[in-house]
Amino acid sequence: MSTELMTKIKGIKAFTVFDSRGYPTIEARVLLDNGKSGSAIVPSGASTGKLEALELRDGRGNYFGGKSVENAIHNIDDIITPALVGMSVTDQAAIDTRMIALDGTVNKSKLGANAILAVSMACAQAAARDQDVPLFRMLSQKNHFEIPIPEIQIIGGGAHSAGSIDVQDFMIICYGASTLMEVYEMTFNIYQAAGRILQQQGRLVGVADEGGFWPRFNTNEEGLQILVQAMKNAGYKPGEDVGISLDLAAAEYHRDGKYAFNIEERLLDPSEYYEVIASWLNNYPICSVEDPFAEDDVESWKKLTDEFGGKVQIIGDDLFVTNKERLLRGVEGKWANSVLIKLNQIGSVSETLDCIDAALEHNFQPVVSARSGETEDSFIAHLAVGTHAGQFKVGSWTRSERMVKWNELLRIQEYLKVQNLEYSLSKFRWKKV
Ligand code: 2PG
Ligand code: MG
Repeated sequence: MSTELMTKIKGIKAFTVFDSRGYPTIEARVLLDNGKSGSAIVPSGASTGKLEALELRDGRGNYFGGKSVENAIHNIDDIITPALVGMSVTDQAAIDTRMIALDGTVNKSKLGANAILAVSMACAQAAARDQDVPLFRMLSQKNHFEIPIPEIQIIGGGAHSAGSIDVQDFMIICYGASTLMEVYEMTFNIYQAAGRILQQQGRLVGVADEGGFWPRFNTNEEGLQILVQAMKNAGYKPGEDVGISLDLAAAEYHRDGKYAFNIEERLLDPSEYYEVIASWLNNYPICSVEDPFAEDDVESWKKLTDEFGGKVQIIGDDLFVTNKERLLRGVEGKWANSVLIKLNQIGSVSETLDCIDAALEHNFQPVVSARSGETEDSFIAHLAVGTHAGQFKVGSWTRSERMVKWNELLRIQEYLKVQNLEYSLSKFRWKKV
């Protein structure tokens, strides 16, 4: 296409909005020379990996607790916008490469990954608007789509509930369902059942950051027992209709080479801790486990993958930080068999797409994920469908910043129906029977 026919970026507006924790974040709107536009909001994590791209916060005294993002917004206004105006909006790779070069650091610490990502995502949305298609359709021209199978949180712990329990996420994967609506129905029933058990036993404090129940437990294993009971009370067979998925976010309780189960007042060395995780995998219907070890404890990762990788999904989140190079090291070294995908860990749409492609190419399962600090933006639902990733993790079955993503999958499904495009619910590979 000649450059005269390409739709060009005319301007970018960026401003502060607030995420689900009430913390400042960035919304960017990209304006095109044909009058169309696209916008996006960046999320924010709490249990962040050491190797994530840098989220630029002002740290200005008590102003919004030091969390304001005005410097990142100035970087969009003063540095990014002048460099992108006039570029073709459909050339996402060129746009992202330009911003990465302007930043010039390995972890986007000069301009801020939040500044770069807000613009990168807004450009993708603007390009989809330009072509009059939903974002997922712009990302893929295939004629058969997979609706990603959801991983949904029932109990929230770790950094998302002030350490009330050490394990961060107790989730479910409804692999016995054959449609998205069936997954949602099962989730509704199990979430309600878990709430009733916790309430009856006087162990319900409230809801954690991602809307899962904030419990009062004496041991981490109680979370597994409650989930199994909730599945049964809701009328499902644990391990047959539905499995347990854990995100341990273990780096949060890894200190000086040991693992501290704080609520149990136990300090475990890596081999003792490994045995705890292995016994859970052997004794409960666990089909997926994320960040079971800290990112620098690679030996334990390898051992678990070797022992359980054939029957359990083992996801690297803090381990890989959506970084293709790191993922390829993990593929080579057999550190895991799956990778969590979070746009803001790496800081641009193109690099995220590269990481998903590398995972698919090497038979690693990509799991597109939200952050604990989320917003009304549902970009990631389109990312999950458009890349044919196959799995989607957004938090619990409550709170609008979570439901907006689950609902967006339904909207995408409606679009597919109207367009007569084929689709099916993605199959979960590690169904445990
Ligand atoms: C994770 C995410 C989402 P955070 O660890 O996978 O649950 O949490 O955004 O706080 O890193
Ligand atoms: Mg995680």
